[in-house]
Amino acid sequence: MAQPAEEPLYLGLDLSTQQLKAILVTSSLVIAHTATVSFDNDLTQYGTQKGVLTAILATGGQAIVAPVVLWLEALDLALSRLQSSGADLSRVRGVSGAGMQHGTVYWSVQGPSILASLNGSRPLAEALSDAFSRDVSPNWQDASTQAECEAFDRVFPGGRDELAAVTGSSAHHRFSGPQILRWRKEDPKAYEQTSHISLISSFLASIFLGKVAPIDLADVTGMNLWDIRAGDWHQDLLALCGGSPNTSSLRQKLGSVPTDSGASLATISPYFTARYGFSPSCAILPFTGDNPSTILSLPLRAGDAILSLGTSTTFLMSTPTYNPSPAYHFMNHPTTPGLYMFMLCYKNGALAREQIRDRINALSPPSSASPPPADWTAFNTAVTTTPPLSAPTPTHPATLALYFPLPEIVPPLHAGEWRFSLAPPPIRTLSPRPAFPSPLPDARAILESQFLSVRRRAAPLVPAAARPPQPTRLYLAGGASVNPAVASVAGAVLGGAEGVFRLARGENACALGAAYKAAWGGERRGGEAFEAWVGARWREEACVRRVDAGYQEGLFERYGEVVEAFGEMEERVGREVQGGA
Ligand code: XUL
Repeated sequence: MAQPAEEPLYLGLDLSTQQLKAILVTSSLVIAHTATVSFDNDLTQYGTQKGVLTAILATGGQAIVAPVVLWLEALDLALSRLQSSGADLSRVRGVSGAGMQHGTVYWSVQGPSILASLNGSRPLAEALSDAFSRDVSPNWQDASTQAECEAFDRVFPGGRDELAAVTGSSAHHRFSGPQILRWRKEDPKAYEQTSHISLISSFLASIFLGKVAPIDLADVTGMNLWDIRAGDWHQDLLALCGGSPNTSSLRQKLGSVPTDSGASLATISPYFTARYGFSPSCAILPFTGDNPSTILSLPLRAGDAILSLGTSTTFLMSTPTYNPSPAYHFMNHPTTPGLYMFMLCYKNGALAREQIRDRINALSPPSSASPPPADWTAFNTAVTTTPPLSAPTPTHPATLALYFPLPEIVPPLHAGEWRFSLAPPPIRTLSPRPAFPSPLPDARAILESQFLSVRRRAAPLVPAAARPPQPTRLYLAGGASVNPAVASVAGAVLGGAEGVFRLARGENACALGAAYKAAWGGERRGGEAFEAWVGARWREEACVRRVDAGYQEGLFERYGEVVEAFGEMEERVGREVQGGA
């Protein structure tokens, strides 16, 4: 749709594992320009694989990290690409963004003055080369902090349950508190010479501001350091992380957290006016985590859910109820006081599905006519021709399985594949079973497995008013959301009283959420809530498509009958196969 030339633009950025994405939207929330930088393909000199590097630790272990300077180079490249696509950056009135949650960036003592002196004469990567006390940022896939997580889980008499009640989550390898603690122990000198610690989101905001930006209210709840109910850093957790009951130095490094995430932090740094022609009055709003930003890509109502099917699988809901548990995460809502974000995060998303797809594609003899490796046709046919739970009728034994090519977050299990047979009612005993004679039934089983895990854990949160309890609407985002077989099994297992919907720009949901937040911050009147402001401008027919009926009477209940056995299987695998998880 043609837009009047003078209509303001708002910029949203998404700094994710493998790419940096930039999106410009108009005040009416129409996408005007997009640009993407792929770390592996566009910035090959850093040698990243899928956006990360593996570092060998002094202890001999491994850590998963990303070079900070790579992101700086990516930012310059993304902005030049926006310009080359014809974007007039002088029309940008506000900027916001999102970064992978939990990751931390460490500023050197001279970092803030280097930031303040940026004038556009040299590219960011060069000008900021001495601004950091650590070259890399730990990635969310890292699992090098087992000892530190155990220390966090021991801080309160009530252990991990109490840590979850205080901070919204029990200790997790990727969470910032355990990561900061591990690095402080590994390199105490560099830690001492750190003036500020940013999250990836506030790091990116800092570049735009030309000064260290505060950590965002939603993103701070991915650290295991923030007391959600008190709305402040937790003294005992800071003492553990900083290694001293005197927490003033760590408090100073982390800074304070503003409560209005729609309020401008300040205007843009002269670097961007000089180099890209941004207006000096362009406002910089708080940047948040990638998952909180994703829920801002639509006016999500309490009770609706987003299932994001990317590298990781995440299940997100906005809810007024704070009901924490070590089994999942509660976070502050990125814009709306009184709401929380409920989240489940799995490492084994796309990779696990692709492994089954490849096994199925390998069944066809190689020939020039054979499907290319990334073809989902055979996988999808296998999904639709396999009966639910691989049982021809409910009186046959059902198969439940777990497929974890990577160690998993929920449940916390090592890599492996397990299949169990569940005897039909009334017996219902669970016994290990061998692999299927062919990989074809695995196609449906892996989707059922991923979604049953979500259903089991989201049960306390889905609206009970919907009978039976299920999300009101299930929105799909991420790469696999375009696959109709995936949408159909998601609807069958998870329901959706009003159906399953695909976000038309699902692959851009996170960057769009950031751009919408910038627009809301710039144009809201008084205390206008984000949901109401976006709801008034968002055109549902253009933004989402109903792709599946969702709740199907009979089938939804059939999956419901095996949820308990699914949990028992997870626990048995933890106990018997791995000696406790
Ligand atoms: C969430 C998580 C990932 C990252 C990267 O807890 O670790 O989803 O945010 O996307």
